[in-house]
Amino acid sequence: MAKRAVGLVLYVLLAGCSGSDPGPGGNVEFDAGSSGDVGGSSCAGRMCGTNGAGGSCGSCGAGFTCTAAGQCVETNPVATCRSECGARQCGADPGLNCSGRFCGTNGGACPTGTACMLGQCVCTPNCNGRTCGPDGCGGTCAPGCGRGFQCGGGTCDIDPSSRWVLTVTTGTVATQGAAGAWDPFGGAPDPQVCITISGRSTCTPYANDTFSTSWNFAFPETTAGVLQAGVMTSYVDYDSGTANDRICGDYTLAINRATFAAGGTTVGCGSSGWTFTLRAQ
Ligand SMILES: [Ca+2]
Ligand SMILES: [Ca+2]
Repeated sequence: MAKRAVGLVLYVLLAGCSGSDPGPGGNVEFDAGSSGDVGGSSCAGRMCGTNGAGGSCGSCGAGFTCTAAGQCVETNPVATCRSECGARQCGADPGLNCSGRFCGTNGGACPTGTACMLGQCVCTPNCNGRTCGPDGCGGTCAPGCGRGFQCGGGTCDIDPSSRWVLTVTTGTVATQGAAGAWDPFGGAPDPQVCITISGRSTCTPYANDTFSTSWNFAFPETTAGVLQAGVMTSYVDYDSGTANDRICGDYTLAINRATFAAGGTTVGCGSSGWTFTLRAQ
């Protein structure tokens, strides 16, 4: 057997030198590490893989993989981040292979009070719980304060020095007073509202014989501070020649913020009352 094997190898070597086809099975030992044309195959331009005729064009080193085109390429190429932060101060790096990387010096974050917008840390308006006043970024919180109000701590309150006009608009009177009919022979009342502002009493005209009337009478302009402190009011049935009947007891009307904000309200007693509006000047 030994002689026969040696003879076969010699035959193959000689045949290879002559350029003739060694024939099937003749090149078994010849494959390892060979290159170039073998049996009509080609490794030209190929670094690895099959030679097309059952042979090999070589293998790739560790960390490399042979492609179908016979090229050794990195099995797990290390992606290199091509940063495109440029002038960006924050946020994700938009560059190629930069996933997980950020711009700026704070891991992509912006300082407190600012937010990242298009790579820039911009001021964030702070109007939480505020309806007026500075928003922290040079602007103003909405909706702001109406006429006669001033902003304090982010909320609108009455400006005590603002000037207002109180207008008594309409009134209603109960069908009967404490002593029955308002006037002799079952007569209807003659309603009138009087208000004392800063020591001076002013009255609406009286309405003749009616349980429901509309005066639309504007009282003298005064400050919010005076109205907040309270003004004495009187709601009467005007009686000629005798003392007026009180429709409601005289009382001090102190106007609060809610009423200023609402622009007026109705006051009174039982089913009798009068309505007024407030308008800042
Ligand atoms: Ca009367
Ligand atoms: Ca009367």
